[in-house]
Formats: sequence, structure tokens, C-alpha cells
Amino acid sequence: MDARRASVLRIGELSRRLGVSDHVLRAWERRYGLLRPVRSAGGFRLYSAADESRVRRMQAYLARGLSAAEAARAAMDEEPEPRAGVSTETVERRGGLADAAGVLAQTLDDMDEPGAQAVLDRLLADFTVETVLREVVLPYLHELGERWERGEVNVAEEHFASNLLRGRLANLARGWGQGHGPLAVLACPPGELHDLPLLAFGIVLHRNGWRISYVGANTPLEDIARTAADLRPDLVVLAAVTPERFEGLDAHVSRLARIAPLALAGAGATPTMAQANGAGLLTGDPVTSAEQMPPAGQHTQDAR
Ligand code: B12
Repeated sequence: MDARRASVLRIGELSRRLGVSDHVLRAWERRYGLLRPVRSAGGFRLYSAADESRVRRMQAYLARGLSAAEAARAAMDEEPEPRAGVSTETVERRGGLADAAGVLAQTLDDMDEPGAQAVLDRLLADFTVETVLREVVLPYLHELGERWERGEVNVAEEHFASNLLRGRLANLARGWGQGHGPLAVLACPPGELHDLPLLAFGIVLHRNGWRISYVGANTPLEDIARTAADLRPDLVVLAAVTPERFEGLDAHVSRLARIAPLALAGAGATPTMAQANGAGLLTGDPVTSAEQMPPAGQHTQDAR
């Protein structure tokens, strides 16, 4: 089990790990506030690694002969101090983010649509879109692929999660063609269906003042070139997961790069391919790369 999933436990799993019955854990939660679960929208109490540590400390004090009330107080008094230089509020917010990420993963695993939407609502209310995308959604997707590869998640579960998240991203993208900023055309080459990172990139770019014309997955390069010739965008981004998606397309890619400033992105884009075709390369994650683009108002050739 990975660290993030391990940090969010239901009462039964917590009880097994600690060797304390769920009745006793609930009583300690109720009487002493020893446990501080978050609730999934499905109504489950979810416990964190901090809850587990607190119970372990309480057990140690009980073993030394303290009463339950004294042991609980001592366990809570011993809560680790936040690191120097990091405010308590930051620590709490980070904890909230990690907890919510865990709950999101749990709700998606349970195919709990209302639950997952509620966690995303909460995240987007508490944190910036950039933080939610960079620290929760994109890492979740990456990990989902690894679990799928290991056979821990089946295709239906993977599709459920990626479709739900795609719906949310599409919602965040609404209106991204509006404004007076520079224009970016975003596309994936033929055969490429992975457009979630490109959506995330476009959302953040728009928040930095750009207008987005989204062409999306699986698009013939001739048509992207036509769109670029018509719209005269300040930037075209082509994103793909594997280098094969760009294979045999050098002539098209370099033609496109002559029509508009072009950047390649995703694990399928290599420096050699970009250089050979007169294109730039976006090497960061989608959110950071979008944040690093020159904001609206500056010369867009710097984007290369
Ligand atoms: C969701 C998903 C799908 C969905 C896509 C839905 C959609 N609309 O996007 C669907 C179900 C369609 C799908 C299909 C397939 N998928 Co898929 N999929 C994924 C999954 C779980 C998440 C992809 C994602 O959004 N990741 C989030 C991004 C941000 O993370 P990342 O890919 O690691 O990207 C990093 C960088 O490359 C960069 N980046 C990536 N894109 C971009 C874009 C921009 C603009 C920028 C700036 C940066 C950037 O940012 C990241 C961090 O730095 C990945 C797992 C994974 N590791 O990502 C598999 C994964 C990409 N899929 C994989 C496979 C094998 C497939 C299929 C072949 C499965 C099949 N047998 O049918 C098909 C191929 C479809 C096709 N023709 O394209 C493999 C690819 C392996 C490989 N390298 O060849 C992966 C890695 C899963 C795995 N671990 O094996 N998939």
C-alpha cells in the first residue's frame, strides 16, 4: 500500500492495525477528541496517520498505568510541533490537502460519484486551482496509471475516475476562449487520447490571461496547421504520452512550427524531436509549465 492511501483509513482497518476495537476507538474519539476523522461524502469516517500515531501514544501511556483520560491528554499534548519556519496554518492546510487527496482517491476507488464531486468542491473552495491540479489531480492520475499497470485497478475503475476528473476539468475550462490575451491552440497528435494534462495546462494558462482554443485529442496535423494559419495563435502546443505519436510527422511538425510558435509537451516529446523541427519543449508538469509562460501582455516569442 502506498503512503497516500495508507494515510486514510476506515475505522475497521485502523482497529486492525492498532489492535483496539472500533467501539473503543469511537469512545476515545467521542470522550477525549483523540481521533479527528474527516468524512467522505458517502458518510465514512476516514482516519489519518496522525490519528494512528495519537492512539499509539495513548496505548503507551495506558501501558505505563495512566488512566484513559490522562493517557489521552498526554498523547494529545505530545503532538509533534510544526517545523520551524512553517506556520501552523500552513501545516494544517497541507494536512487538509493530503487528507482530501486521500479521500478523493478513496471515493474514486469506490466509484462514489457524489463523494468525489464533494471532495473536489471542498478542495477547490480551500485551495487554488493550481494547487488542486498540481498536488492532487495530476499525481492521482499518474498513480492511477501505475496501479492499472500493476493490475490493482481494472479498466472500468480507471475509466470511471478519468471520466469524472475530465468532467471537472472541462467545467473549469468553461469560458477559456474569452479575453484579450494571447491565444494558444492546444492539441494532441493523431492517435493520442490522453488529453487530461493538456486540459490542465490550458486551464492554468487561461488563469494567467491567455485565451485558449482547444482542439484536443487525436487531431491530424494538417488540420492543426490549417487552424493555426486561420487563427494566427501566439502559441501551439502539441502533447503526447509516447514518442511514437510523433513518428513520421517531422515534415508536418516543422511546417506547423513555421506557421506559429510551436511547443511540444508530454512524455512523448523529446528535445531532439523539438530541436529538429524548430519547436520549443515544455519540460515541466502542465501546471508549472503554464505558470512559466509569459503572462498576457509580454512578448509571446519568449514562450519558446
Ligand atoms: C487517464 C489515462 C488514460 C485515459 C485518457 C483519458 C484522457 N482523456 O486523457 C484513457 C482511458 C483514454 C487511456 C487510454 C490508454 N492508455 Co492511458 N493512462 C491514463 C493515465 C492513468 C493518466 C494520464 C494522465 O492524465 N496523467 C497525468 C499526467 C500529468 O502525468 P504524466 O502522464 O506522468 O505526465 C508527466 C509529463 O509527461 C508532463 N506532461 C504530460 N502531458 C503534458 C502536457 C503538457 C501541455 C505539459 C506542459 C506537460 C505534460 O507532466 C507530467 C509530470 O511532469 C496514465 C497514467 C500516467 N502515468 O499518467 C495512463 C497511461 C498514460 N496510459 C497508458 C496506456 C498504455 C494506455 C492505452 C494504450 C491502454 C490501452 N491498452 O488501451 C490507451 C491508449 C490510448 C491512446 N491511443 O492514446 C500508459 C502509457 C505507457 C506508455 N508510455 O506507453 C500509461 C502511462 C499507464 C501505464 N502506467 O502503463 N489512458
